Amino acid sequence: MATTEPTRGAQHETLTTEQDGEILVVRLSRPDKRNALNDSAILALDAVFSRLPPGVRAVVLEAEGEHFSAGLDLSEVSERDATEGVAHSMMWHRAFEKIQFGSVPVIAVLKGAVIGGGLELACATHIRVAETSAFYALPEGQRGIFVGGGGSVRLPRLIGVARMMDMMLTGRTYGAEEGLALGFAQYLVEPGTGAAKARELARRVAGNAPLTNLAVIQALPRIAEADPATGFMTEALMASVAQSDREAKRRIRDFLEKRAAKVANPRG
Ligand code: 1HE
Repeated sequence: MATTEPTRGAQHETLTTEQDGEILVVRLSRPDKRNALNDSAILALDAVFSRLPPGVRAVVLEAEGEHFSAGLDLSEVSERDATEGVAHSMMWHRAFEKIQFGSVPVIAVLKGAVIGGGLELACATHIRVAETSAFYALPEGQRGIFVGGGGSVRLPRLIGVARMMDMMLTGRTYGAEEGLALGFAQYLVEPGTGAAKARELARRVAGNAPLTNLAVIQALPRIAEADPATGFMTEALMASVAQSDREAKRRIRDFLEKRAAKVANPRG
């Protein structure tokens, strides 16, 4: 990563961005409302992820204050009719699709409340780092509503349909430790250290060949959901495209000529 000072980017009412070399930090910035997601926040996310600044190779999505996000801004729900409700949900889908199927990996820093639409947002990112304060809930049942930010598509793929049903029907919540074991997050860290961990991971991600990162976020989830025959063929095509890239040839030559790092054994 460049050693220059981070540059402040787009400043929306509900989120801010800051570029630090190849890493863009997107920060939900409505802590007094526990980062509840109103229309303005969703449109700002859509705008940021539609046009990442040139040179960005990974994004860190984090939040100001004690909580990642309390979910849908309930103060905006009241007067929507059924047609407007569908359009509203589809607006969330469009924004989160740009996060999940954008051009670069996105790493979220979870803490405190990761609730409802906040959990749906987290599920659209690729790597989730949870601080031990994080807790997960889907209080839609208590509020008389339903998930609308792609949660019923993405969350069962992480934790299973039965567990999501239980959360929605009974209001069951999970803490950070359980959440790690169940697949809500891939990393668990001490309070206050999530941002640093996410930046460390983002730097590692940014150091990969861009085409491999693109294949991981675009091809892998589609292959995983395809019928096996289609999956194998798509994998073969993707593997061939990736290895034909000049960047792959350079990296493999570096390894063979002893200029590249070996894979580290976790046991040292
Ligand atoms: C909000 C929201 C919100 C807080 N919409 N304003 N989400 C929920 O059902 C979660 C509702 N929130 C809570 O349960 C709690 O606020 C928290 C556990 C997240 C945090 O508690 P706490 O004690 O730190 O804060 P607080 O005092 O409850 O809230 C601080 C302020 O934020 C307060 O406003 P104030 O004007 O009185 O200061 C709250 O009203 C406000 N606030 N959460 C609006 N969610 C695409 S469909 C997705 C469907 C869903 O996401 S359903 C889940 C909705």
